[in-house]
Formats: sequence, structure tokens, C-alpha cells
Amino acid sequence: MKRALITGVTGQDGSYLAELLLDKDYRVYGLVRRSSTVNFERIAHIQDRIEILSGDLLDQNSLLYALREAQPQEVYNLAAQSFVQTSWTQPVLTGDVTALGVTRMLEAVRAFNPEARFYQASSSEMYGKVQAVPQNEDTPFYPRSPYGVAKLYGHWATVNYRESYGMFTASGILFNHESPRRGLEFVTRKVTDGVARIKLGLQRELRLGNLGAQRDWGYAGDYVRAMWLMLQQDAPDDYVVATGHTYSVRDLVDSAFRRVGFDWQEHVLQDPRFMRPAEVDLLVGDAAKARTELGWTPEVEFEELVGMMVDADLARLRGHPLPPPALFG
Ligand code: NDP
Ligand code: GDR
Repeated sequence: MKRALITGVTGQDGSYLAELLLDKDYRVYGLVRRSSTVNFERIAHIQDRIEILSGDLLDQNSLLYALREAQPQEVYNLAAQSFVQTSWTQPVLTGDVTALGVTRMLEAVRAFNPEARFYQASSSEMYGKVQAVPQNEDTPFYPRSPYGVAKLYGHWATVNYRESYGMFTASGILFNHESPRRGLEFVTRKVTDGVARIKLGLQRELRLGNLGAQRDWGYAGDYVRAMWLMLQQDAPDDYVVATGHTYSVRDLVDSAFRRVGFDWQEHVLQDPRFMRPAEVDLLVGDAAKARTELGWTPEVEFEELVGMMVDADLARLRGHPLPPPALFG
């Protein structure tokens, strides 16, 4: 039985990846940091099939112990401070977790399982102020936030351990991917949760930032397949994972409100609290390499994704009409 260690297992991608690996009969270890309330909602349904290990990307020894305990053949480093907006208010923490955390993981692998295959969750945010359209593996990077800068460090650390030590380290440059398990602070989920609340009469308006920003949005369930495929190749490499289609936040809002038969213009307000000090205006990925070399293709299209998320939020809120979360700008 193959063993895999996932950092960030309580997050959106960690939960989908754990499901995928369990389906493939892996023994799955998940690194979980201590918090004052247990936050296993996304993995509650598979919790008893995962070995939970206590650890934090800020604590080197905890990572060494986790590697020693799990003895994995595959390591998926998904943990990060992953919210771009927060990276401006907590830039040092973001650098510590999202950048240096990668080196801590790589060092733990090098010390205990140098033969293990390592996946790093890199990001299209590394392209930032884009230097070419669409973006592929050869497009120069130009990050626009402390998060993007930190991810770029993690990406190059991953490449460097491959070149310095001959380790099997792959970096997946993933464009935005969403699902009903997406955190409520990210724009897709904020919109679908808001639309469901408005439809059910729990809320009247939805406050957003830049409606003009364009993103290449895919479905998280499709994207974790690409992560796994990268670690099944003969040699480690870097791959862009994207749909190749881009939509604006305005398109997103329009699609989500249409799903419930409402006109978004009657409910959406722009609020400077949700504008960013520096914006990433347009992302659209070229995943030709992943298609050709990994045989990967996305299966869920934008409208279907938005519909799936709106429907899931409606179902959830009908059962438990909880108050909206306090979202940080
Ligand atoms: P989430 O924010 O949903 O999950 C992040 C995970 O990291 C959570 O499990 C969180 O734990 C954990 N974590 C945060 N800080 C630490 C720490 N100090 N030590 C240990 N664990 C920690 O992110 P996603 O699932 O959406 O993304 C997964 C990865 O992919 C991230 O690295 C993200 O930056 C990257 N990425 C995501 C994309 C996307 O569109 N979703 C696109 C490209 C890259 P807790 O539950 O305790 O908070
Ligand atoms: P992003 O995702 O920054 O691309 O990072 P997010 O959903 O937060 O923002 C996407 C775009 O929407 C605009 N926007 C808003 N965003 C939020 N969160 N809230 C709003 O009210 C709002 N209004 C407009 C933003 O300005 C932005 O342009 C995500 C994360 O998952 C990263 O971890 C990952 O690396 C990248 O995707 C790829």
C-alpha cells in the first residue's frame, strides 16, 4: 500500500486530494495544526480513514516527526496562508508559512525520505502583472502581492532541490480552482453564499471589490487529479494547470444571480474595503503541457461550477440558516 502525506489536509484541495488518494487505496496521512476549535468540516466524512499528524509549517521539528512517522512515498505540500488579501496585512506570517514553510518541508523530506516524490502547490499569482497572454511554463513571473512573492520563493525552492539534490520535486502552477468547499472569503464562494442568502431572504446586498478582475476558474476536483498525475511521471517537472478560459468577477456575479433568477445589479455594491493595494487584472492559463504530458483535461466548465456552488449553498443554508461570516477585507 502506497503512503502519502498531505499538508493542508483540512483545506479545500487537501480534502479533495485525500478522497482521490483513498479511492486509489493509499494510506493517507494528513498534517493538521492545532487550533482552538476543530476545523475538520471538509474531511469529516473521511476523517476515520486518514491518519492525522499534529504539525505546523512554522515548526521544523514537527515536520521532521511527521515525515518519520508517515514514511510517505509521496508528499503533497498544500498548506499555506492562501488568501491574497490577508497577505498585505500579515506579510511576514505569509512569508514564513507560504515561502519558508516550503523549505522546511523540503528539508524534512531530504532528511527522512529523500526518495519521496514531492508536490508543491504553486500558483498563477506568480504571474501577477502578466508578461504574456495566455500564461504557460515559460512566461516570466511578476508577483503582485506578498502572497505571490512567497509562492515564487516556494516554486524556486522546489526547482532548486530538484537541481541541487536530484530529488523528485514537482511544482504545479495551478490557476484558481473552486468548489462548494472553497473558503467563504474567496470571491467565488463569497458570491455563491451571498446569492443563496439573498435568494432565501437572509441578506439584501452583496459587497464586493474589483468587478473587472479576470480569472481562469476551474473545479478543484479536477485540479487535484493533476497533482497526483505529476507525481506519477518518470521525471519531475513543472506544469501549468488551467482551463484556458477567463471570466470577470462581473461575469461570475451575473452567472450566480441568474441561477436563482435575480438581476445582480439590484443587489451588488462595490466597497473599497475589498479592493487590493495592487491587483492582478487578468489571468488565463495555457495548460497544453499538462494536457500532452499528463493526459489531464478539466471536466467542469465555468457555468456548471457556479451552478454547483450556488446549489450547494442554497441546500446548506436551507438546513442551517447561520449568520454570514465576518469577512476581512
Ligand atoms: P485553503 O486555504 O483552503 O487551505 C490551506 C490549508 O493550509 C489549510 O488546511 C490550513 O489549515 C493549512 N495551513 C495554513 N497555515 C498552516 C501552517 N502554518 N501549518 C500547517 N498548515 C497550515 O487552500 P486551498 O486548499 O485552496 O489551496 C491549497 C494550496 O494550493 C495552497 O498552498 C494555496 O496557496 C495553493 N493554491 C490554491 C489555488 C486555488 O485556487 N485554490 C490555486 C493555486 C495555488 P487550517 O485549516 O488550520 O487553516
Ligand atoms: P485570488 O482569489 O486572489 O485570485 O487567489 P480571490 O477569489 O480572493 O480573488 C479573485 C479576484 O476577485 C477580486 N474580487 C474579490 N475577491 C475577494 N476575495 N473578495 C471580494 O469581495 C472581491 N471582489 C473582487 C479580487 O480582487 C481578485 O482579483 C486565489 C487563492 O486561492 C490563491 O491561494 C491562489 O494561489 C490563486 O487563487 C490562484
